[in-house]
Amino acid sequence: RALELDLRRALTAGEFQLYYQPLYHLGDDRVTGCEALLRWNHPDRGMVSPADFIPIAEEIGLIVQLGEWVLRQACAEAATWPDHVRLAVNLSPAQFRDRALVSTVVSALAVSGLPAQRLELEITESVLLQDNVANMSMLHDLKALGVRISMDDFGTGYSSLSYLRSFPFDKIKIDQTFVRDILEDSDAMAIIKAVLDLGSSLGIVTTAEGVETVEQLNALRDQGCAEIQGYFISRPAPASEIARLLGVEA
Ligand code: G
Ligand code: G
Ligand code: MN
Ligand code: NA
Repeated sequence: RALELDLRRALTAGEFQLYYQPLYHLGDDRVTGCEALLRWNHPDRGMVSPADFIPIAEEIGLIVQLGEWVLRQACAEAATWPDHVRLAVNLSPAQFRDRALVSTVVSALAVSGLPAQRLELEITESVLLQDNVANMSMLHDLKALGVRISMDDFGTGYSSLSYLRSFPFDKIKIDQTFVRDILEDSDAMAIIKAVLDLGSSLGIVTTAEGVETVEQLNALRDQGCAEIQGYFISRPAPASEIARLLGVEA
């Protein structure tokens, strides 16, 4: 496949770039984090979505190298942000097959100077689905560094609830499919309420993803949701634009 060959040289060719999407704290009324979202600026095809190339990177064994680049680049860029702004980075299940994942994180933090407490690693339940002791032990090792662990796309998997028992997550990110229908569908609203309750009972921060309108924001605020993310606050944007939004001097 053409994309596969291109992908192999894209890293050395410098075709990858990180965009960042703000996480907005409703109580504090300010941005308290940004999620790194990988972009591939392909010379002929233009911007290729990670949804299209990450599965290929996993297949051809490039995900570990690519994931390491993401971690190092994101930590370096986030180290220039104000202290109260955290960095969130997505980890693919395939990255957990790399025994060096924990030392890669340690090194990315050390080189960038970003404190561990400012890093949040987002995983989906497929990391736990592989249900192996090694993954679980790596998650505990990462948490022991002081890094936070978030469960991404919460509610879309088969047994999100049982995973909350298997690991002490710091954050639940409610999948955008629930938020999308919150005003039209009373069931979606009921589920969101239940997840917010669940989070507060377990002492886990709950973030609502995919907030696109002020009406959705207000509904979530009324339900006591602490943090939101979505196009209404900001679309994912290049590092320079995010730095400006955070008031970082150029
Ligand atoms: O904007 P969006 O198209 O960024 O992202 C599409 C999907 O790709 C999402 O599921 C997102 O979590 C994932 N993704 C984005 N950036 C990264 C990354 O750096 N690493 C991994 N593993 N997944 C990512
Ligand atoms: O899987 P993960 O939650 O990491 O992926 C986030 C994905 O959601 C990215 O593709 C990102 O671009 C997209 N996204 C972020 N905010 C919104 C939003 O408000 N609406 C929609 N439709 N997508 C969003
Ligand atoms: Mn995510
Ligand atoms: Na998500």
